[in-house]
Amino acid sequence: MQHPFIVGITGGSASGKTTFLRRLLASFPPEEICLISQDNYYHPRETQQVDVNGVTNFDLPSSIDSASYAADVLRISQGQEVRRKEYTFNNPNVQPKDLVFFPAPIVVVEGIFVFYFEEVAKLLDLKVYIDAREHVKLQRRIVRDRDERGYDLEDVLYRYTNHVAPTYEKYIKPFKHDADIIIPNNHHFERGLEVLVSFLQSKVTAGRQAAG
Ligand code: UZR
Ligand code: MG
Repeated sequence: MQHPFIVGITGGSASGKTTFLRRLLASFPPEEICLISQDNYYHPRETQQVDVNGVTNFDLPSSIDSASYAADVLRISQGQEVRRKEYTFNNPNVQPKDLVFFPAPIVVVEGIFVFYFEEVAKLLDLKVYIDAREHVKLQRRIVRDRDERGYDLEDVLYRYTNHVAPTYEKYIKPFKHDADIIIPNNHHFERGLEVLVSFLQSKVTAGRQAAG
C-alpha cells in the first residue's frame, strides 16, 4: 500500500470540526479515506479530574489517553487496522460500538489537542485549523450538548466558562500558528472544503502513480 497522507484537523470545541469532517469524508470513496478521532480516546469518566466545585473537567490534555491515540495513528499510517471501543460521552442510552478503522491513502486525525500532543502532531503531513468566533462556538455547543450529549443549559455554560474557554486559550489557540491552512467557519466552510478536497485528491493520485 502507498504511504498514507495524514491530515490533522483541529479547532476549538464546537468550531464545526465534526460537521466539516463528515463532509470531507463524504467527498471520497470510503476506501480512500479514514478518520481517527480523539473523541474515542477519553480516559474513563471515573478517572477524570474534578475542579474546585466538584465538576468533572473533560477539557484537559490529561483527559485523553494521548499515548494510545498516538500509537493508533502510527499504526494506521503503517497500514494496520485499529480497533477501539466507541466513547459515548454522557449518554447512557447509547451502547458503545466496537469500532474498526481500516487504513486508507488519506488518514484524517481529528480533535482539540492534535496539534498540542507532540507525539500526534509530529505524524501529521498537513495541519488544518477550523476557526469560528467565540459566540458562534458557544451557540453550537449549547445546541449540541443538549441534543447529542444530554447536558442541561446551566451545565453547558458552566463548563464553557470554566473548562472549555480556558483550554481553548491555553492548548488550542496558540497552536493556530502551526497550521498550514486555517478555514473560517462562522457561516460556512464550502470554499475551504473544496480547496482541501482537491489537494487531497491530488495526493491520492500522486501516491497511486508512485506505487505504479
Ligand atoms: P469537540 N466532552 C463532553 O462533553 N463529555 C465527555 O464525556 C467528554 C468530553 C467534551 C469536552 C470537550 N468537554 O470540550 C469536547 N467537556 O467534548 C470536545 N465538557 O469535543 O471537539 O467535538 O467539541
Ligand atoms: Mg467533534
